[in-house]
Amino acid sequence: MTAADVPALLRETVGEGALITDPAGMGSYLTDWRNAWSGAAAAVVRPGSTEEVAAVVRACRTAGVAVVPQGGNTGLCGGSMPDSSGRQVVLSLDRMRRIRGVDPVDLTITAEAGVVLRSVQQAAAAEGCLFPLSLGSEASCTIGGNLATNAGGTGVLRYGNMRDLTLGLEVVLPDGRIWNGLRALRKDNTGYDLKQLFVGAEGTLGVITAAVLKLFPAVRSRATAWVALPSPQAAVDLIGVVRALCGDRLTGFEVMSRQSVDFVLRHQAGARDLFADVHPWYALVELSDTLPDAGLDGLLEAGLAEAFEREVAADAVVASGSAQVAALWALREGISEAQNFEGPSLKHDVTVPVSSIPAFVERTDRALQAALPGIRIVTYGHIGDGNLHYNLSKPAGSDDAAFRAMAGELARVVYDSTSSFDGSISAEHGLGQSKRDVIADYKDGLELELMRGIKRLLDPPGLMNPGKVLPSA
Ligand code: FAD
Ligand code: 2HG
Ligand code: ZN
Repeated sequence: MTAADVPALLRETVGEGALITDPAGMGSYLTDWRNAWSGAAAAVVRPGSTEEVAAVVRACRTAGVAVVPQGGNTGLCGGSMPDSSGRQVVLSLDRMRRIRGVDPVDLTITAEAGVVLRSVQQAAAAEGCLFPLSLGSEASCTIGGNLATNAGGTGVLRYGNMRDLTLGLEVVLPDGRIWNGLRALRKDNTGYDLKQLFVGAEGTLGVITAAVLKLFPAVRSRATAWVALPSPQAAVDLIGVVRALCGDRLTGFEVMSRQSVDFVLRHQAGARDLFADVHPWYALVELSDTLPDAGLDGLLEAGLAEAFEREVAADAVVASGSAQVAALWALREGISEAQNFEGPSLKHDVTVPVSSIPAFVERTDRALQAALPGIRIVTYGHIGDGNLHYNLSKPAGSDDAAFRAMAGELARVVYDSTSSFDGSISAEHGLGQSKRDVIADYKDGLELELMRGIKRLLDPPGLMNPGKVLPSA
């Protein structure tokens, strides 16, 4: 079968209406919002039901055509992009947007894979519940993509990542069989936990078509502070101070270097600095509670008073009102976009144990400055989970191409340092295309062998999202 035969095959399978083959129509499926990734495809197919997904996967398998599942296309490592051959098929879940049910008694929501994360949050809220996954891309990313990447975000500290939020899955396997694992059970010890194989597999083991997810009681009060810090050690100490006082009410703890905040102040309309002085680090601290009057402002102020006393915090503002809360979160969530205005962003999404963060930052920054003097280090992230986005921008005024040419070398600097602290080179974004080869140097050989065995078992011809996650042979 040649690439030219694929549209006819898919037309026969799901009909003309579910198919895009013209270059203009396929455009937004074949590049990402940053123009960091692009590819070509024989067709984009948009099935409207699980049965149609299965029919497409079966037809492609029979014809020997590779399938690339795609959700909101917000991923940051090229996982949802086809290669440049023009022979692969992009299978978009963007017509599978049905919320099949919300159950406030079982505290579950059942949603199809193409439902946008924000719609799930809203459907939960309409029933007095909370779906706690929260990402900067939540207006575009989908539940299928969140599951396939085991997304993290800003609520992990209290509620866990997508893996922790998943009770059941429906998956079309690479041979086209439908596995209905849509169970809503909190306890099920009947052997291997198969759903977890598909969470974080980045579409390499099958197409997720629906999921049963956990809900929580709605949050009814919040307190949010922006805190200036002298150092990463102060950030770690501040977590300890606030947690000791507030326990599980600490639901968000994000940290940002001054360089990160500078980019937002420069490029985000309306962004403004909170303090007269410039500080090297900042934290965004959020408490929340299910009670409407939980006295959170008072608790947060008490925590901050202790932090000042111990010289952990240099300055702080507790947000008054929802507009200021939104402004603080915009400062944090705006970093990813703001960095794009400063030339190529080299992204490294790493975790180390929280206690190692101060030494890790010190060692990594020193090694990066030695590798490229003047490099702008844009470090920020979910420090409560030990997860830092160790992103890099070129030295001011220098050449884009020369900086891009150093991407591999600079990634090694960050990853070697991460590895020396027993960390992981992908905390939340996954491996996709960008880290599939480099992972071979940072992951145990036996683990990679087991992963390859699972891939062979489920997808012997290797047609489900090839060229992603697993290192090339
Ligand atoms: P896509 O980008 O379409 O796909 C991602 C991967 O999942 C690909 O490998 C694809 O093949 C696979 N896939 C998609 N749908 C399916 C399916 N139904 N079945 C099987 N495989 C599938 N990520 C975080 O974890 N935490 C963050 O805080 C965070 N913040 C972000 C902020 C911004 C501004 C941006 C742009 C991205 C951010 N991300 C974050 C990354 C990204 O949004 C998440 O990885 C998200 O979960 C991807 O969802 P998506 O629907 O866009 O998936
Ligand atoms: C975040 O935490 C996201 O803002 C995106 O994970 C990080 O753009 C990035 O590198
Ligand atoms: Zn993140």
